[in-house]
Amino acid sequence: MTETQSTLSRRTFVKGSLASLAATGAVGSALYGCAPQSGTDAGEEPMAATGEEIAPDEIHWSQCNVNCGGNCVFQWHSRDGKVLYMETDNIGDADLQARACLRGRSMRRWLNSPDRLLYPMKRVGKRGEGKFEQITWDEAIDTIAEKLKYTIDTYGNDAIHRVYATGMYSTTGNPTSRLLNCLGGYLERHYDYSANMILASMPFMYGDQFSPYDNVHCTSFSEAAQNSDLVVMFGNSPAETRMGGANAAWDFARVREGVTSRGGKIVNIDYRLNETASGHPDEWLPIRPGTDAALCSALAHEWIVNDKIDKEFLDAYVVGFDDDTMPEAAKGQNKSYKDYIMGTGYDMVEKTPEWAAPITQISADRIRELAADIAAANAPYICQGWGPQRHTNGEDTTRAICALPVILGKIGLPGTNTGQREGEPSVYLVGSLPAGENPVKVTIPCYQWVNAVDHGHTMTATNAGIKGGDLKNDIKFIWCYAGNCLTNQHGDINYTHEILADESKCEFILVWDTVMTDSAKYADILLPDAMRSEQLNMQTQGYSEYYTSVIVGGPAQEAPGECRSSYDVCADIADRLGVKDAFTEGRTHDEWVQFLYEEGAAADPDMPTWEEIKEQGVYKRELASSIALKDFRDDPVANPLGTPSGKIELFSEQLVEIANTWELAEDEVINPIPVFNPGFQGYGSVTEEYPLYCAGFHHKSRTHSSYGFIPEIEAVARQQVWINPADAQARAIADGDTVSVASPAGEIRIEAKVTPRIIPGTVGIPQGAWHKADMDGDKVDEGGCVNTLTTYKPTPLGKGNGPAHSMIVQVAKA
Ligand SMILES: Nc1nc2c(c(=O)[nH]1)N[C@H]1C(S)=C(S)[C@@H](COP(=O)(O)OP(=O)(O)OC[C@H]3O[C@@H](n4cnc5c(=O)[nH]c(N)nc54)[C@H](O)[C@@H]3O)O[C@H]1N2
Ligand SMILES: Nc1nc2c(c(=O)[nH]1)N[C@H]1C(S)=C(S)[C@@H](COP(=O)(O)OP(=O)(O)OC[C@H]3O[C@@H](n4cnc5c(=O)[nH]c(N)nc54)[C@H](O)[C@@H]3O)O[C@H]1N2
Ligand code: SF4
Ligand SMILES: [Mo]
Repeated sequence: MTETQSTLSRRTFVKGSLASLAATGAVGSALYGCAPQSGTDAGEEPMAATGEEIAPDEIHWSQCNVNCGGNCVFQWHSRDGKVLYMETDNIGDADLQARACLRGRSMRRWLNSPDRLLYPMKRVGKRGEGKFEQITWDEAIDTIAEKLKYTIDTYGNDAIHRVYATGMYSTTGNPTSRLLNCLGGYLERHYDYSANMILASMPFMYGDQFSPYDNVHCTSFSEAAQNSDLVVMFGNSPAETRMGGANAAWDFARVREGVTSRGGKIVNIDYRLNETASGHPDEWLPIRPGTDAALCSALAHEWIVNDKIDKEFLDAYVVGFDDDTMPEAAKGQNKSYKDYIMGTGYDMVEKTPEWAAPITQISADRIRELAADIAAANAPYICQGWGPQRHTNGEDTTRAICALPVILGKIGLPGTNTGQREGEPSVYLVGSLPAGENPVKVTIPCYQWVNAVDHGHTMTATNAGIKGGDLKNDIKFIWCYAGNCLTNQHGDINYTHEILADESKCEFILVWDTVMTDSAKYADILLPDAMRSEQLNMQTQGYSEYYTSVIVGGPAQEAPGECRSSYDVCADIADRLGVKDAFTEGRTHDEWVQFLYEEGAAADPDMPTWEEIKEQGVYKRELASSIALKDFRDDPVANPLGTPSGKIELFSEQLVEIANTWELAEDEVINPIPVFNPGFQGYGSVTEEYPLYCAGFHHKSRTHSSYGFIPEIEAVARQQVWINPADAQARAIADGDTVSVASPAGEIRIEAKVTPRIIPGTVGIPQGAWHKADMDGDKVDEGGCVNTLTTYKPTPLGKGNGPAHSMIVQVAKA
């Protein structure tokens, strides 16, 4: 960081602190922090010295809309139509404040960045080259409307794909689906890049209502804080992934406090000492990535041989633990979960701690100790982040972790959890811009879009996981709004580049962003967006389970250049194609916000009126804690699960059917029970050329690639490959060296962080760094993007992005 930058940011910080002190001092009206502030930092406000009257700051409430999901509150202080500085949430109960993290607090630098896209552009170079020419909005809108019409007339609506993109969390933030549905629909996707392998496999265990995003299948951290006496976390680091104020990081701090005050402990299982366990190194249990299911199998083995299982619970609530509860058609064939564990079925290998030790790099003694601790707990809270499932064997891993509380009968009781992540708030106070009905019923697994560009017309349910029919078309039109998943966030950038660069495959690509991302370089038309702090914004709060809220406010300043609201632009495209009235229903963007708010308020008399919420900006309500599957536990007959048996299915006949009927390659296996399966580029796959395992993680300095271009944030938590001193020494690599990391898919340059905080034999790379390579030259990625290293091979069942965290590599001094 240069001296000027650090002085500037410090001054901004001091100024923000002074203003919040002032706001706290202004009793009564300060409840909502709206007491207008005059310029308090004389050093920065020469106006004050001239004796001119200083206009009071305007306060505009807004939010961080990127997909960390926290939706933290921004309290913009603006003057003369320009933001001066930001405070975050400082109103009401301190336990219920959605305080922005360091990224959110750098949003002013994003809004005012010299790198903002300012006007519509068309591509003049090759796809991926990044050469563009300014055009008018009229030309851009005409071109998009023409290409939509051409694609629909020539191929059909299912040749239009709205690619996975998560940069915009706002109630009116994504008018795309609504517009495309007005035009006859588009090819939609199922699953997502966050929890793909969970979404694909868990419904076979917990039923078709299963969601990892609710508090019905996931117990809240607030419940764990009150009632758990042991917390076991598999690849879950809220201090990195749920960072903002009243978000799971805060909630987890209360879990630690509650659990340890009752004499319990936290076990954090990760291949690196993550930021959540940082400062609590005794909580870290290092494991080789991709091997959690081996650890789980050995834990199950210990419980079976030491008679710790809850046979009564298993007989009443579960299918497939042992032969007693196997479905009729599969009885007496040694196909139960217990047969797998005890070595009497499947691979005929007993899953002892000694078997798991070399796989997991955890000693047999330590596995026994953990098994004893969990079995002794009265209310164990077992959970997983989404790191373990974002592997090529993720479908088996997520179920293997979820099998643990099932075997012990610790489900649906106070303080227990299902093995899934912490619960999410269940109450939404307002709805979003309605998308309308999509007449195209066929959908693709989200990670399959590159295959669908290349050979969509050959893709079916049984060879590609297509739902709702077979795909008749290749994708010919890509709509990418607020996403960087064309390359940076998708995977296997070098391969994807080849597919996208071929203009005979996908004929038109629309990208709509605020800065020139790597994906934007592939656009045929590139549009500049007005950000949410530059418009009226409405959104709910994010992940805190302690409260729900709605925030309304803005714009805090005008959008730069020719940036326009995406709603207005979509309305213009609709107009060109004769569906404007259907699209707008006669409402402007701001009228939609008011309409959606008032619709929410009408259903909930406790909410403020529209006039009141515009004045106060923020409305919050406390929520109760929740226990996953409590209803099912209390009365399994009255409240059956959505599985064929109505019970928890450790053995799934539906999966047997899929395994028998789907076209799978030799190395692709779909298992009816949760097993340890090493997976593609998983355990045992390292070679002489690529002798190290490599996994990824979500990093503090970015939300995926969002905020990744802001140097102040990058300086706080740099893009580095984590490597154990033993592996570094063998390669003469010192901390801070620039190294090359090469995989079968590509090569990056990155700084080495030599640290015992990572297990030997594995390196770790934060995901989301900006890809930076000469794609006509050596393709070596100087930006250190992990997706230069991932190989495009969708997982067997979910056809998902398992390779995101499963790689084999070599590291060398560059
Ligand atoms: N290898 C690997 N790959 C991964 C992952 C991993 O763990 N490992 N994680 C995956 C996961 S979980 C996810 S969710 C995806 C996320 O992938 P993406 O959804 O692509 O997320 P971002 O990279 O944050 O991209 C969001 C984009 O929205 C833009 N944006 C922000 N605000 C605005 C706005 O107001 N208007 C417009 N038009 N654009 C805006 C940002 O500039 C940014 O380019 O990445 C996935 N990729
Ligand atoms: N700062 C920040 N926060 C974010 C995001 C971001 O990009 N940056 N992205 C947001 C989004 S969209 C999502 S989906 C979530 C993602 O949330 P997660 O998917 O939970 O995040 P990850 O960092 O991929 O994984 C969590 C932890 O699992 C560890 N891990 C990886 N592989 C394994 C394994 O095989 N076994 C075990 N035991 N541990 C493993 C990682 O080291 C990491 O500490 O985060 C959200 N929050
Ligand atoms: S990046 Fe996430 S935690 Fe940080 S301010 Fe934004 S929403 Fe909050
Ligand atoms: Mo995600």
